Amino acid sequence: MKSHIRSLRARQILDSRGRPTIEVDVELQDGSLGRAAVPSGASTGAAEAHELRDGDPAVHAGLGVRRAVDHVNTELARALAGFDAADQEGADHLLRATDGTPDLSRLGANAILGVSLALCRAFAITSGQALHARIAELSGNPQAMMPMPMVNILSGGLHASRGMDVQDFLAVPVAARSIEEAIRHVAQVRASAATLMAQRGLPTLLADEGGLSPGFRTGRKALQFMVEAFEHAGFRLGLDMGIAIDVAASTLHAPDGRYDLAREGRVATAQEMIALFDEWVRDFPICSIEDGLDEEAWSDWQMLTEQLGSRVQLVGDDLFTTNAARLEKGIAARIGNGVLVKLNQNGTLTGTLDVIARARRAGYAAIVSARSGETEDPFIADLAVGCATGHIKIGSVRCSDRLAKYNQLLRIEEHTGAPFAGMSRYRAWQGNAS
Ligand code: 2PG
Ligand code: MG
Repeated sequence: MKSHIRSLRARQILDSRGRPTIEVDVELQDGSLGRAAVPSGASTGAAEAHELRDGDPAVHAGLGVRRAVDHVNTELARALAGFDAADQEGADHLLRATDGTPDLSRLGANAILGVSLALCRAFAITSGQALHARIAELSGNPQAMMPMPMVNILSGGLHASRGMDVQDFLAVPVAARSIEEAIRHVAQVRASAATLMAQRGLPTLLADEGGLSPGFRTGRKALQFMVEAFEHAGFRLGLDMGIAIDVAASTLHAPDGRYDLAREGRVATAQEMIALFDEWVRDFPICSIEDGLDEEAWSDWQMLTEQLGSRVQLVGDDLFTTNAARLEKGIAARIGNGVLVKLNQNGTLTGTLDVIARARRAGYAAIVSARSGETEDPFIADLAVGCATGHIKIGSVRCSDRLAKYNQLLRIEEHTGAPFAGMSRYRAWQGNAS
């Protein structure tokens, strides 16, 4: 049968930070070749599927992935030999079963995800489908939709040597009517941000996701700068541009349970963090807050959601780690109203589609996201469109690892004419200017 697997082959390549990662080729009997590369995070959640690294300090400072590569080329190649790529779910189950651990730590979630994604691509090719169409078919989604991007402008945290306490300040082009217009608008904001930095003698060098890292002392200063960049680019606050933030609060969490805002020079309790967000939401057009609190602070998250959940989208990244059980726990306890979706936190494509489906059933937003360490693989662009999540987070509009995804969205919009989500999938967006 033409869609049965002929061979698996993996190799070690380098990601956007120059660190090793894994790329996998899946070849089918008819010669169709699916290739996929796996990204890697810096501010990782403790409950993520396990990224297998070699740990040999003499090679790539221990970050090599030769063992994961070997696992694809030997054990996984044997397990999947002759398997029909039409059965993505069966293949993903087999991959998990072959590993045998809940967090995929024996063979490596990086090895397993590489195979899962390459297999999906190979079947899309043999069946003459675009990748997003194949993903739509797998997720049972009838209507493709172009996602609204949230685009990194300023970086701090682990993506910029802790130059600011909050990890990401992102622009959301709320008035855009197409992905083309959305990308064009945020590119103007990004250019304005660089111009303003240069005028002030601040650095314009790139952080890990292509954003700027001015090292502002407080979150408020960074938010004020976002407003200036919007205005410099000719956009109206809140009406044309909104702000999303990713606090990545687990990276600020001190052993005593408080949050160490080191750059600002103070330590805050969970209540004080919530009060800070409350102020920011009142004073700025903030439409989304990600990881506002620590990944294990479930009851504090409940408080955060009670206080702000009706006014702003509250997204769990490290909190939920694209894990069905953690998301269900959050849904049951009314924690957050959105989930960040990262394929490599989960480990397989259909496992990730399951998390997106659960979010949809519960009325949670699902934001398909890149990692801070990326490759030229644009898979997540097709994932966001195929699942019609209406949301995507890729990084800044700089660096080809990021642009590979934005440019793929432009191509998909051109080819399909799929409708643009705009702000329709934002939880709790009022659409008002502050
Ligand atoms: C995040 C991501 C992407 P990382 O925290 O949302 O910005 O970062 O890949 O380092 O976890
Ligand atoms: Mg995050």
